Amino acid sequence: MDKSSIENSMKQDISAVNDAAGLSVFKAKYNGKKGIITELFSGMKDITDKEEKKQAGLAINELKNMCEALAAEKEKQLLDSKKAEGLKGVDVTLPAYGVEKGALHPLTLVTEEINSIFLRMGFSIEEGPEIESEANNFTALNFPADHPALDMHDTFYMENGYLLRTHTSPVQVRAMKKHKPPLKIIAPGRVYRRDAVDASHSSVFHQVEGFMVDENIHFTDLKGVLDLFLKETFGNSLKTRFRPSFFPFTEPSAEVDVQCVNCMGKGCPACKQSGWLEIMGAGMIHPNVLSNVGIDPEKYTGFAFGMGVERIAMLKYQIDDMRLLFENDVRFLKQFR
Ligand code: 2NL
Repeated sequence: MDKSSIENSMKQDISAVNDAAGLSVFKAKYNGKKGIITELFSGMKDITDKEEKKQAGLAINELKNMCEALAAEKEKQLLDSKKAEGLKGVDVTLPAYGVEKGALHPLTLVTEEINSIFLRMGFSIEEGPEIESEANNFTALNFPADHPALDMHDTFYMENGYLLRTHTSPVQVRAMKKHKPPLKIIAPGRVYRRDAVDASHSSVFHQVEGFMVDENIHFTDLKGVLDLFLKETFGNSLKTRFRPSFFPFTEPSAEVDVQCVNCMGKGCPACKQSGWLEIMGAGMIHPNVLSNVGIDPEKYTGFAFGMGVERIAMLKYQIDDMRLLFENDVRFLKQFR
């Protein structure tokens, strides 16, 4: 067989190939172990004339190159037509499907709003670990050794003696140990208590606590800061009220109320007819707490406060069951977009 008839036969064969199997047959027929071109190469050993051998080698190489080129071109054609097949009936110029947009969780929205009010008053934000020592969570905060909060029934203890923080106060304890006054810090974050879950209790919830320590900080500073905070959060026309209370870490201590956002103070089921909603706890930091963190209580004074984010979110968005905030049902969450 001469060169041009092999070329013609290759061209004819390749034009008949229309799938991957046919292509394999083609490659084997010409370039395989017992292929026509391979056989021609092995036949070269019988050629004795040097010049003739050289010419034969060149010619067979050309056939081999042509065979490979034809196979490669066909392979590309097959791939292209496969892609085209897959897109049959698809309008590739149509815009892509939209991705459904998520939204911030109501607890995130409320936390960020609280943060931004205090940031505008010059406070900075601190965060800390959720696994804490008994020292940072209780002892430094002037809890007596027999306080019920220290009980295994009220706090999640780990086997190594550490615990899940029951408030974000340990973040503030860490900040006071680390930095010298003046200090104005808020500590937002997740906290844990061993409560049975119901419409108004969850064993995991969120707090924003804050404090200010400097020379000459008085109860009036506490009242001014919290009154401004509550007016920013609930509305300027609502009054703020401070009632005496008790916490081991503040003295004096207060519960801080705002007029009911639902009835504007007139009295309704939301405020149990009292006209007031209890929003936060606060007080002047106990001198023992300042001593415990290495701040001289003769030179410095300060106030501190704490509030529950779930309670504020529930009031703000009229949510009647705390469990809705943790179920993460998209039908609930979609309402806060
Ligand atoms: C409440 C009461 C409060 C504090 C938290 C605090 C933190 C330090 C020192 C002193 Cl490091 N006090 N925090 C003070 C008073 C009240 O929270 O009812 N929270 C929901």
